[in-house]
Amino acid sequence: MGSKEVIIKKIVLLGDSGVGKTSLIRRFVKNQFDDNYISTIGARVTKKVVNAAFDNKEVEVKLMIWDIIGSKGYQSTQAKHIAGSDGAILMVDLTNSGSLDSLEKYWIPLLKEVTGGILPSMLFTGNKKDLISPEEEKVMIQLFKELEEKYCDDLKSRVGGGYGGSILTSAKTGEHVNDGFEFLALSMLAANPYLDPLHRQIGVAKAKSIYESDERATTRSVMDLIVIELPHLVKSTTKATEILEMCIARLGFSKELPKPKDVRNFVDCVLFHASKEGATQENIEEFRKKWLEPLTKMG
Ligand SMILES: Nc1nc2c(ncn2[C@@H]2O[C@H](COP(=O)(O)OP(=O)(O)OP(=O)(O)O)[C@@H](O)[C@H]2O)c(=O)[nH]1
Ligand SMILES: [Mg+2]
Repeated sequence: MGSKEVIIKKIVLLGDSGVGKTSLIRRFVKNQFDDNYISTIGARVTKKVVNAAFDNKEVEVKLMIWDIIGSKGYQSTQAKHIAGSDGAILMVDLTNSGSLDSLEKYWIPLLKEVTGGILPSMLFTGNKKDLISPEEEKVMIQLFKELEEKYCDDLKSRVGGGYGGSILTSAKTGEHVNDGFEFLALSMLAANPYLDPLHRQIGVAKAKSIYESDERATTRSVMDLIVIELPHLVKSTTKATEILEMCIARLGFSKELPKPKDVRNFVDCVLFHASKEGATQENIEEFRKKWLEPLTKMG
């Protein structure tokens, strides 16, 4: 009787705002669902262990599940959190065709850029299955098969059958939610020997270059700068995410298309809470200057 092998894997959920990333994780980890929508800003990490049988061995896969901001245009923040992922759930809202288009227009190119071209294990996930008809389901299954062929074929041929793949889920009813995570866990075990051992370092370096090369020419990319830098100021990612979510909720503006005055109010709100968390006055002023400076060119 050998002891179980324990493997830690980082996975990230990617997909447009509102597709159900946070809901899918909540269903999987806590077996709960909430109709209320609180948009994620920043990142949250949840852990859950999945048992898998692979290569005639029982394996305990500790999943570190990263739930990140879904709004397009927050590349610095997204790239930072994607870096080092062993697997990605690429998620679509089955009732929103725009979210399907986004996979190839935005999420897959970003994932590719961060991973230096070597894609990690991927699971295409169509969520909100409870809201579509069986006919619509058939169409979606076909579209996902095409994506699998296009993006997972290379990996499939290297690791054999069952790799890559897609699934239709409902975070609301729980249908196929566990199956999805278990399937991705198995894919990662199969792909493990093929992943560049340097992929974490590559990811971190790529993410850093995306962050450094952004000229912060739009209000959204200034928001992106605040989201990525606040954890340094308050010295905690969790605290930073709480502050960001609180300020967005309080000010009630769209993080997709903020006006310069929205961003200024956001800076005030965020820094007020950072000071309550013990950030020094000197650091607060330094970040205020850095965050407001790109806005001066926008009127
Ligand atoms: N009917 C139905 N509604 C769902 C399902 N999954 C999520 N929702 C709802 O869709 C809305 C958005 O869900 P979230 O999980 O917050 O979406 P998200 O992808 O995390 O969004 P961002 O954080 O903005 O990127 C919420 O109102 C959820 O209750 C589902 O499977 N079925
Ligand atoms: Mg979310």
